[in-house]
Amino acid sequence: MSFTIDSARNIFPGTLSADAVPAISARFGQLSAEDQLALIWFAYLEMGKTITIAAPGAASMQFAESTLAQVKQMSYREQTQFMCDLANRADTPLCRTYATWSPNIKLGFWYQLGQWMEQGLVAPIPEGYRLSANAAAVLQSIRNVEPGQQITVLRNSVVDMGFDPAKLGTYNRVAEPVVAPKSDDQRRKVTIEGVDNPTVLSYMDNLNANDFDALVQLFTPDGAIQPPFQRPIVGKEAVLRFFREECQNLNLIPERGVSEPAADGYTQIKITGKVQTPWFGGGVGMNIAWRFLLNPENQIFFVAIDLLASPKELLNLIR
Ligand code: ECH
Ligand code: GLY
Ligand code: GLY
Ligand code: GLY
Repeated sequence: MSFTIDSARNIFPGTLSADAVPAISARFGQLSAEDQLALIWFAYLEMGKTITIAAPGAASMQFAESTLAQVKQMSYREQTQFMCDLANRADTPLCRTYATWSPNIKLGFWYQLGQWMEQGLVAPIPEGYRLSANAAAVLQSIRNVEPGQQITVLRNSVVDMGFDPAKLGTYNRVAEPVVAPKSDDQRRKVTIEGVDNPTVLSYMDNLNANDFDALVQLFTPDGAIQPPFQRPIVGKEAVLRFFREECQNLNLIPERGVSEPAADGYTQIKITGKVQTPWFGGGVGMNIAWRFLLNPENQIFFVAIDLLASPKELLNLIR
């Protein structure tokens, strides 16, 4: 067989993804911890004027509760130190705990700290804090990208904080409980202009229904999924774990696509459309491409999800 995961990653090379996101994340990572925290605070306040973030559900907050209680007990000086430790990815017990959490638990944790900062229960960013020139430039770059890219930068910065999970050894991953799949009467079927491939349609419908067991059955045993700005996640077990930990309650709104034969009886399909995250609901539509490579049995060998550079890319379906 000629396709490998590495070669599959290159299908539809004309797809323009939002390079601004990793570029901004890299510059952000060079800033001091104080600047990082203040920058996110300012960005978060500004974005809050136009987009509303949903409070995390109780189910995702319970796992962070004891850590939150500890932070609440600390003095302002200790709280500031702790938040800087997170930004510095320091090796402390609390930064190790943070490292075991799924992205949603990390986001929910910071959502609560943000509320407490506003209320004065957690050390605020010092009044009149002046960003360095570099930090001010990074903040300006964030202002210049579309909301879907802004929230991706924010999410990446939160996910990257804390001790490096790769250095933890074996540990218990902490994630929200998995919700039950939607019942038949709550399911909806997508239609995609130009694409009627049943595997691709089932992919969209099962993900929208949180039916991760049915979803993973669409993949080959060695199949892979590549989320935006990440390495591929390979093999059914890892793919299922990713769906359960990071893909609940997404809203996929595919719009159009193309389907073409590829080598060895494979089929490549590119779809463009929008995705909404439960954190922002209909308030933020991210411009997305899905690049599928299906084997001759119509199973998913590879799918990449790309955050697109601009809305114009929604119409770019050429190779
Ligand atoms: C404060 C100041 C101090 C420092 C910090 C603070 C708090 C910050 C907070 C930030 C919250 C940010 C949030 C961001 C959420 C972003 C969500 C995104 C979701 C994207 C999902 C996509 C899904 C795509 C997929 C598709 C598939 O087909 C397969 C699966 C998958 C202010 C206190 C830190 C509170 C909540 C960007 C694109 C379509 C790949 C998942
Ligand atoms: N957090 C690095 C990235 O943008 O993928
Ligand atoms: N509030 C959105 C979530 O918990 O995913
Ligand atoms: N990019 C993955 C997510 O929200 O969940």
